[in-house]
Amino acid sequence: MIKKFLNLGVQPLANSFLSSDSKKNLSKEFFYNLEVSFNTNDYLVSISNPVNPKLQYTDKYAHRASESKTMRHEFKKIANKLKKKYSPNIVMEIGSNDGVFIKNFSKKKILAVEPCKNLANLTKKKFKTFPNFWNKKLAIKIFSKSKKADIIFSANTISHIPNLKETFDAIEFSLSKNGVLVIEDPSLHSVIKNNSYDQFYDEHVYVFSAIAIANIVKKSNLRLFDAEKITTHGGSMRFYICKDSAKYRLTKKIKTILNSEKKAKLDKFYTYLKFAKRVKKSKKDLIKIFKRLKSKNKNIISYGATYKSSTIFNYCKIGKKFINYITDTTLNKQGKFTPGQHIPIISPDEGMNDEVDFAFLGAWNFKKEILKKEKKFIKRGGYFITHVPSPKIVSK
Ligand code: JHZ
Repeated sequence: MIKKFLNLGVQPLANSFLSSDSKKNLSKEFFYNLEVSFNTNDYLVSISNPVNPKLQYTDKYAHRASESKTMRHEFKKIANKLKKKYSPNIVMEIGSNDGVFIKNFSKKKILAVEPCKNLANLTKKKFKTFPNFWNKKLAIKIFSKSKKADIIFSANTISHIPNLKETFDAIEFSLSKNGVLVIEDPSLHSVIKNNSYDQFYDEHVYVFSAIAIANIVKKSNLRLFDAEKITTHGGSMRFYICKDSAKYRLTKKIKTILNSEKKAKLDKFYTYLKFAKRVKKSKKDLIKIFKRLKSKNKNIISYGATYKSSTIFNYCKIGKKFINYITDTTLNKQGKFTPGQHIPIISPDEGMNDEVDFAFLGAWNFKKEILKKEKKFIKRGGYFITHVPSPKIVSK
């Protein structure tokens, strides 16, 4: 049975940055109701009404995975680890973005799948890129006549695809006999622990637990045999999945992870009802902080025009009244306006000036990297605000 537990209100597409805040432009904004549900059969947490992917993954896709030093480093590290462990001949990535992961492999071995045309155009000059959505039809097109993939990698993409059955069926078809599917996505356990409800937005159709992944992949004759907790995106999980008949045994690590999720009651509906209560409190407390600072005429900005912060600002109705602007290093976000609240986005060089008193950590998942970078701001008395795990002002 599918049971709703969280209502994050009317939301725009988190990726739909606006090129102007003119009335005409704003009237075209797309909104939907963001509700989150729990499936009591397979324990999968998902948003209740997924948006049509064709509206989301367009030729204007803004996110560049290589924008952060942390991510560049992490993708290189995992690429090297997979090379060493599996010596793959063919490596495919689903959702290759700007190529930050797959470029670490030899050009001859690479197959990239990326439906956002602007991103696919970026990488197709460097290696074989299919500008398509991942599905059975594409899998057949790529693999019916050529060697199957020894590694299929997908970071922050499988959780974005509404039709999981077709996705995993297509992967099962595409893997070599002992091929390994490695997927990374934000971890449900971390979301529950951190109260990071901002991991729910239109693109995150699912936030996975290991328990749910084990159940879902079984339906496509696949097997979850290993996993590891990783720190990226505020707490993610890397899952290792193979064909039913492949040689890999269940590792100790995956057993421990499954047990810890059961201990945290991720398979019980009441866990999510309690989480929803904490989310409501988090909203109230965050608004309180913004109101208090504004009543003292403080200058507040936000740091990182993340998709996650779109959920926060639209759910808490934190807009231009509270936040002067958002800084972001991504060139194609600068000069634009955030979806829903229409907060202007500018470059950090321009935005991190002496007038700023407080900066909300929209990119809280890069807190360490940002605090290191913004020593000057902190030294002159600037403070960061975060909502994770609960709303507060931080300086280190
Ligand atoms: P970041 C995206 O979500 C979208 P977002 C996507 N749906 C997904 O699943 C996750 O990633 C994984 C900027 N920044 O990575 C760069 C600075 O300005 O947390 C980015 O725009 N200065 C695919 O958007 C943003 O912040 C900095 O110093 O929630 C970070 O976005 C740093 C470190 C980042 O993902």
